[in-house]
Amino acid sequence: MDRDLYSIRMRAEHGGAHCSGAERIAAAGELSALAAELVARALSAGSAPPDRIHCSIDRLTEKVLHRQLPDVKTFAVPDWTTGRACARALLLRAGVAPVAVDAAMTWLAAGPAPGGRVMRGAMIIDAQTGVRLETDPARGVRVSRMDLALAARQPVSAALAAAGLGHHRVAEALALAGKVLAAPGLVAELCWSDAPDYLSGYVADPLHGYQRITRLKAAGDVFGGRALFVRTNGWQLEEFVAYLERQAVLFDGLGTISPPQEWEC
Ligand code: WAQ
Ligand code: MG
Repeated sequence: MDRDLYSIRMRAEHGGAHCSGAERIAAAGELSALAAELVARALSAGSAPPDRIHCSIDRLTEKVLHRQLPDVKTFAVPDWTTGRACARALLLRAGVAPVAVDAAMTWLAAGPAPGGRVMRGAMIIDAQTGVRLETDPARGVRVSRMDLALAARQPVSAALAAAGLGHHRVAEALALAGKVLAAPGLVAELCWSDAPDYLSGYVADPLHGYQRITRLKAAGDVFGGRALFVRTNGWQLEEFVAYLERQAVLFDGLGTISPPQEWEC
C-alpha cells in the first residue's frame, strides 16, 4: 500500500555551489528521523560547512509506479583514463553519437554549470548532436520522487552489501538510474560524483542496465555530474522533465549483480 507517502528532498550549497543532496520517499512516521539523517549528511558532506541546507517535504497525491532496479555490472579499470574510454565505448554501444559523448565528458570534467561549477542536477543532451537542452544550466533537471519500497530496503541493502556495494551512494544512484532509464526518449546516462574521494561512476542504458566503472576520475578531483542523453525525435522536454521531477517511482527489488570484470579496451 502506498498511502500517506511523502517525497523528502535535501540539497545543500556552499559558496553558491551545490555540495550535497538526496531524494527519498518515506511514510509520515519516518520523516522526522529521515530529515535529521539528511541534515547530518549535509553537515558532514564537504570540507567546509554548508551555507544553506534546503529540505522540502511534499505529500504524494498521485499514483506511485512500481518498478525493478536495473541489473548491476562492474567494469574494473586500472585508472581514470581507461575508465573514461570504457564509458565512451559503453555510450557509443547504447547509441550516443561520438560528438555527444565527447561534449558530455568535457563538460563534466570542467564543471558543467556557468563559471565552471558543479550543477545541482543533470544535463540533458541531444544524443545525436551533443547540444544541451536543459533550460537552466546551473540547476539542470533534478530527478526526484524515487526510492526503494519499504519492503525492498532490507533485502536490497543486504544483496548490495554482500557484493561489496554497501555504500549509500550505490543504492541511491541505482534508484536514480532506474527511474531515468524509463524516461521518454532516454538513450543513456553517464555519471560520476563530484565528491573528491568517490572515484567510481556509471553508464546506464535500457538494454544493459547499470554498468559501474571503478574509476572515472582522479583522486581529489572536485568535478562531477550527470548527463542524460535523449533521442529528440517526437520528444518533448516538458514531458521528460515532468516525469523525472514529479512521477513517484518505488523499486520493489533488484535484478542480477554480476561479479566485477576487467575492462578490455
Ligand atoms: N538529479 C539529477 N542530478 C543529480 C541528482 C539528482 N537527484 N543528484 C545529483 N545529481 C548530479 C549533480 O550534478 C551532482 O553534482 C552529481 O550528479 C553527482 O552527485 O555504483 O554519488 O550524489 O559506485 O555525488 C555513482 C556511482 C555515484 C555509484 C554518484 O553522485 C557506484 C554520486 P552525487
Ligand atoms: Mg547525491
